[in-house]
Amino acid sequence: MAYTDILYEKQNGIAWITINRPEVRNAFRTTTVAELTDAFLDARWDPAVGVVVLTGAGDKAFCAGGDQKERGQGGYAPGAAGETSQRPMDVGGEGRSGAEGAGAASRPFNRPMDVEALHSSIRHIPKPVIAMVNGFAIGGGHVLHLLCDLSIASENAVFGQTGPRVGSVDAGHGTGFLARVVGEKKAREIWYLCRQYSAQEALQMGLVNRVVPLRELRAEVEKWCTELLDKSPTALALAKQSFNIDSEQRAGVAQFAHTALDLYYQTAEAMEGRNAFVEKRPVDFQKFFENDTSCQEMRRSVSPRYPGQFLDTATGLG
Ligand code: S0N
Repeated sequence: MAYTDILYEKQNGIAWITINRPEVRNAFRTTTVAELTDAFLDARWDPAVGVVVLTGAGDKAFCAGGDQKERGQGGYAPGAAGETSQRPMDVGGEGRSGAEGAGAASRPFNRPMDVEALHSSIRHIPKPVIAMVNGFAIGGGHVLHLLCDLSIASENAVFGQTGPRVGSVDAGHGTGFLARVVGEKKAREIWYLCRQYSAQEALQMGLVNRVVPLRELRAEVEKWCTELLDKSPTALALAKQSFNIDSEQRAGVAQFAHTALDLYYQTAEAMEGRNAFVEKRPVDFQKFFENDTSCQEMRRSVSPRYPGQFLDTATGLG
């Protein structure tokens, strides 16, 4: 597979996977996610690879999450944000549907973005994965580093979730696994308030393993890789699988969360978050508290039914 959005090289037992879209802070589009998943699968089955490093090109960003310019009403997919010929952030020719004949619809880039497959490929490769966080790790990009086995960050790295600000939420691993790593209170703060955290703050909350100056980042990561490559690969694989088992029930939650997210992406409220970012204007969610009945309905069905509600109905009291 020839890659357009990532760089992939294998050297001395290490597979280096680099998101190569620095002009958009290494945000991922559908193509990027398909290529990343493909590279992780290659690294998985290559017996010469003992450790994988995931990073972003340049010195500003690890990954800024889903490419908001590819996101349309219904989520991320080639063509979702409008006519392919009219969009600046277009997927390559291979992804265009229509005149390509039989089979075109089944090509990876004609499918919607499958972030879940990428998450799974990171979690289930039986080799350690290190996130080399060289700048912003934001939104879906933050979830990617979170799911790596280890994270080594440069001093300029910045961490955070943005979902409730841009009309999105990863309610699978993104919320639940973060709570395992930093604790419930901190995870809720990170998700609800959408603040940004420095590398030192990330270190203090156990979100990263080590922080070094940017110029030392690659050498530090190589050092960790060398140490890992000295260890028994089978023992590492078993340890990784064992760690994963404890949080594997989140995989089912993640599938359900993505179904819910697909529905949420279809609402005007979710699009307001995306549009505000793309149009570089302040977001206005206030109007959705009262005026948008479809979102109100969705919020109502998200809430659990309280016993009191049933009591009131049954008894006529209250
Ligand atoms: C990263 C930030 C903080 C960097 O700020 P800075 O340094 O001031 O740079 P900017 O001027 O803002 O950006 C430079 C150029 O890069 C473009 N750009 C940046 N991020 C994106 C992006 N995510 N999508 C598209 N373009 C992006 C800017 O537009 C700018 O371009 P020009 O120069 O042309 O104007 C800052 O950039 C920032 O806050 N970025 C947005 C972060 C964000 O909200 N990310 C999306 C969050 N949501 C997701 O990730 C959900 C997607 C997802 O992961 C998912 C999808 C399906 C199912 C599940 C999931 C899941 O959540 O896991």
